[in-house]
Amino acid sequence: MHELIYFDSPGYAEPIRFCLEISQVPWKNTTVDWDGYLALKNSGELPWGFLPILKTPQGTLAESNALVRYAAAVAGLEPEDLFVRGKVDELIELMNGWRADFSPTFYIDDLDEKIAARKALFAEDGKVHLGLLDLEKIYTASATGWLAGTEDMTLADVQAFMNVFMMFSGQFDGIDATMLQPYPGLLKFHDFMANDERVKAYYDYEDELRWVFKPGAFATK
Ligand SMILES: N[C@@H](CCC(=O)N[C@@H](CS)C(=O)NCC(=O)O)C(=O)O
Repeated sequence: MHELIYFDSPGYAEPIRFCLEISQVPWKNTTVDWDGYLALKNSGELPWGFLPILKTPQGTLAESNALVRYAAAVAGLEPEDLFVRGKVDELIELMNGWRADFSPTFYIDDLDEKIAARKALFAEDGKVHLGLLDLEKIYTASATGWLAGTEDMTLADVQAFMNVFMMFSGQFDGIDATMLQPYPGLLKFHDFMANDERVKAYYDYEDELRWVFKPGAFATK
C-alpha cells in the first residue's frame, strides 16, 4: 500500500495524487493540518522536514519532484523512449524554473509587497509570463495535443495542467482567473486536459480550490 501525506490543498501534491489515482496501485490519500504536520516533523518521519512524502512498501520518499516522477512511472505516464522522456523532463524543468521564482513570494509578509512581487512575475518580462508563453507555444505546436507530442498523456501534461491552473484558483493574493485571458492557447490546453476522461473522473466533485480543473472553468460568460 502506498500512502501520500500532504496538506489538503493541491500545492506540491496534486500531480502526485492524480498519477497514483490513475495507476493500478492501491494508495491512500492522507491529509494533515498544520498540527498534524508538526507532529510528523517532530516524530522524525519527514526526511527533510517537509511535506509531501510518499510511503511505499520499500520505504519513504521525499521531495515532490521525486515523488511525481515515481508516481508517473507507476502510472505509465513516463515514456519508454529516452528522447521523448527527455522532452517530458525539459517541460517539467521549464515549470520548475518559474515555480522557483514564485515560491519565495509565499514568504513575503507585507500583503502589498507580496501582490507587487506576483504582478511582476506576470509583467512583460516576468518569469511566469514568459514561461506561460513558452508553454502555450509548445501546446499550439503539438500535432497530438499532448505537450511532448506523444500519442497519450505524459507527466508533462499532468504537471502543466495542474501547476498552471492551480495558480488561478483565487487562493494566491494578487492572482486571479482574469489573468489567464491573454493566453488563449493555454485556455485551449485547459479544455483539452479538463475533458480528458481520466481528469474529468478525478474531479467529479465540488471543491473550493479544485474548480480550476473542471471543464469550462475559465470560459468567459
Ligand atoms: N522541496 C520540497 C518543498 C515542499 C514544501 O515546501 N512543503 C511545504 C508545504 S507546501 C511544507 O512542508 N512547509 C512546512 C514548513 O515550511 O515548515 C518539495 O518539493 O517537496
